[in-house]
Amino acid sequence: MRPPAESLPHFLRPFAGEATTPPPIWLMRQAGRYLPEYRSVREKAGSFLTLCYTPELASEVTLQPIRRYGFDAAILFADILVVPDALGQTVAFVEGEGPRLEPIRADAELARLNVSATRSKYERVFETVARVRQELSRDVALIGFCGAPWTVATYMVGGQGSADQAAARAWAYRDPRGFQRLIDLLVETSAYYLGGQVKAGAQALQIFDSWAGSLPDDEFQRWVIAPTKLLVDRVKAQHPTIPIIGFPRGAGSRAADYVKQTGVDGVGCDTAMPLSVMAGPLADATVVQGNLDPLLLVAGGEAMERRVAAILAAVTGKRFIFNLGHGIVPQTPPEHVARLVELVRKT
Ligand code: 1CP
Repeated sequence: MRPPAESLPHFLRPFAGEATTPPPIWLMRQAGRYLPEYRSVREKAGSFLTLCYTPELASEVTLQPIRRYGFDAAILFADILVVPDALGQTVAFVEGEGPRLEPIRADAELARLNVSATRSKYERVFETVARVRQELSRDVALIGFCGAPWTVATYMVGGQGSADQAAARAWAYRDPRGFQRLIDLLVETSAYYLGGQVKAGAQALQIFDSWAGSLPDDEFQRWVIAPTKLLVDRVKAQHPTIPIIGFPRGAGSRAADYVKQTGVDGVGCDTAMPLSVMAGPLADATVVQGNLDPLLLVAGGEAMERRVAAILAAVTGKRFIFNLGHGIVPQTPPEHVARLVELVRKT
């Protein structure tokens, strides 16, 4: 049983069935390069992964956007690629270019990965969660996260970000059984990783499936819905009341199926999801989160104000969490974020 809504932080109320006005707000990538205070800690850390694995520094950057804007939730500072790194794959973040991994292209290469080797690195992330929870006021919730098996696999196989995820899609077609072994391994280690975050103090979880949209229907079922359902089931077996938000970016009209079949408690809607769908059938089925275009947050002004008003009008009376349709981009002026929070709270 979940506690009654009144005793919950604002962020968790939609999951207890409440349509709050104003809605809770947090933003994907709310910690990051658009904030000068982040850039300064990032520089001190040296490498990006050192930042992720140093609890004093990772907890500090988790809290920075909460101090500055008073969001309703903090999201653990880490990255979806902590999982392949902890498994023993070589992962580096190249300044200005993004992540680079030594690609895994075939079944035989899975022997390079070791699930039991992940513990010591995961422990450092769990320590960050515990520290943040200790420092955060009771009315701000803490969100833990991981990448969905499909999206993490696209980086592990491709070796870097790509527009079409061709390397992973090709492997999945060529050798579905071998690719399934990689996905199974990711389900197993991600369930442990999320469970550890909950034990350390995370009060909700988000599963980022940033590249869910690159698959045709049957493959979407096999590599997005099925492993996500398994992951949700595994986490819920240990922590039955933890709210889990799925973010199947690009799922489009398949988002409703995704919600129904995976057992998530909420769905993150990307920028392209029509308001009529987000506030219509999706909101009738689950908690919805979204979906302001991150580029409108860069533009600010009249255009942003109009769209924020349209989103808020559409979701009136629904269980809703305000967010962007994808992460904050580095060129975002910090004062536009302050204005957005003010606009959402004015409703
Ligand atoms: O130099 C830097 O400081 C690196 C920039 C950066 C940051 C701030 C990266 C590299 N990751 C992060 C943090 C991060 N990543 C968080 C922290 C919490 C917060 O939101 O504030 C989270 C939740 C992520 C999740 C993440 N990482 C996703 C899923 C969401 C999404 O954006 O689609 C993905 C795909 C990644 C991989 C990744 N990490 C970093 C980059 C630049 C990328 C994308 C690479 C690519 O596809 O080219």
